[in-house]
Amino acid sequence: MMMWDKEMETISRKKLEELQLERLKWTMNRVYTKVPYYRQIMDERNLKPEDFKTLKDIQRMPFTVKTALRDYYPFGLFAEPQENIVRLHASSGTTGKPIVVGYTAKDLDTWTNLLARIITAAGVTKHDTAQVAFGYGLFTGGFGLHYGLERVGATVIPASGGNTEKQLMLMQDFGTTTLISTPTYSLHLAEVAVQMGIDMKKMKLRTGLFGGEPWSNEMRREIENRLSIIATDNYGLSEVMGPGVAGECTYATGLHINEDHFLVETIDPDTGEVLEPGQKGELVFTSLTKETLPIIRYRTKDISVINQEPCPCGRTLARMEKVTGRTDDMLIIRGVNVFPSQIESVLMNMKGIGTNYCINIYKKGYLDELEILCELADGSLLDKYAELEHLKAEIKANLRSVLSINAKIKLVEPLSLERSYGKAKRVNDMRKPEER
Ligand code: DLL
Repeated sequence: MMMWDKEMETISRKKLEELQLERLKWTMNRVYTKVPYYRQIMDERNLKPEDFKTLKDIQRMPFTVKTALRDYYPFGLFAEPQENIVRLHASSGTTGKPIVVGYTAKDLDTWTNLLARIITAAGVTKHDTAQVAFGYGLFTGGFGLHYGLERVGATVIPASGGNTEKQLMLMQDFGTTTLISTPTYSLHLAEVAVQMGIDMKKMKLRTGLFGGEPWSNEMRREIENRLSIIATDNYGLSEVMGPGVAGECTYATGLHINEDHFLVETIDPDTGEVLEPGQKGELVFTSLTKETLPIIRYRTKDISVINQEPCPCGRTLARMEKVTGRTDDMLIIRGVNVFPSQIESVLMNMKGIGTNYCINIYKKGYLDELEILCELADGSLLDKYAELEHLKAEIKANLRSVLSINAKIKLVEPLSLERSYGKAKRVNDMRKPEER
């Protein structure tokens, strides 16, 4: 079994914990001296960096949640001045403003190495030609995988997202062996290939690294069959680093967490109680080496189970089960994080639209479709075709600029949508649970 960093990937738990503790102390010292947000929290609790003497002491810190990043938008939680930061990325937050993350040159080097690890674990080498069909525009997926692949020596095709027919042409002409995309997009590629009369099984494609959204093992089998490849799952989030937090080896029995750089906990999402490995709960991460954006006990809202048993591949780093769901209302539509509140605020800022709306998400083939039904404020508009079309186009454009995805808009008569008597249920996710 090929490994990128065998010493670290097969480290004993005892040695790993020693290293984690040393790095935790370094991190606590940095956040205390460099990030006012954390310093205030520590002062309020009478905590000094030297109070973190064991890994368990991290439990003396409260959790960090997404709103903290939003409140300190854009750079308030950074521990480095602008001149040391060489890259910014962003992901969508709960309002129009995204969550911004930054990297020093050292952060980028660590990130690249961690991806090289996961890419190697997935069986990809310098003999591969890898097509990156993740977005490069502010999303961490494109650049993250891109540099990791270069580091292992693969030939990288930075195709970026979309442009499906061209993707297929490049795959055939350049002899792509590795596909990097969301799981959903790989199936869309397969579907378009059929329409174009292309047999993907005849391509050189042999492996795929997928991630950015939840997907089931059933979907994995479907992808493996249709594309005739081995598909691995890759997990990460911008706030913690982006992709490269955890990824599967070819045994595909859980995603190896890069524990030498991230301390993982699972908690009961309702009580915040820390759970034991093997118990299902919300993942919480603390960064151990990040310079720009150290993050302490970040609540991911992602539900999983940690397994510390060594893997048949020889790696000792703990594995997390495939993420099975989230504790909040965030939707993932075509790999893009979407909060219903974002849609709501766009609609609520539009003239001519009432306060009732309904969000439908369904599958069209393998792709997610977002459809929004909006009640008109004034029924007399129903007779004016040109005005209706204009309003629709305007809503669509505003949503696109906030969410970066296209929605189908349907304008309906005032008072025609179902009213609820308790909490409004405005989101109708018709995808099967394992497709969400
Ligand atoms: O999606 C980073 C990434 C890019 C990971 C490419 C893997 C590959 P964000 O846009 O910040 O970052 O979204 C993070 O997406 O909290 C999960 O809810 C979800 N997610 C990401 N990967 C997986 C996965 C990137 N493999 C949020 N399985 C996370 C399930 C995933 N959910």
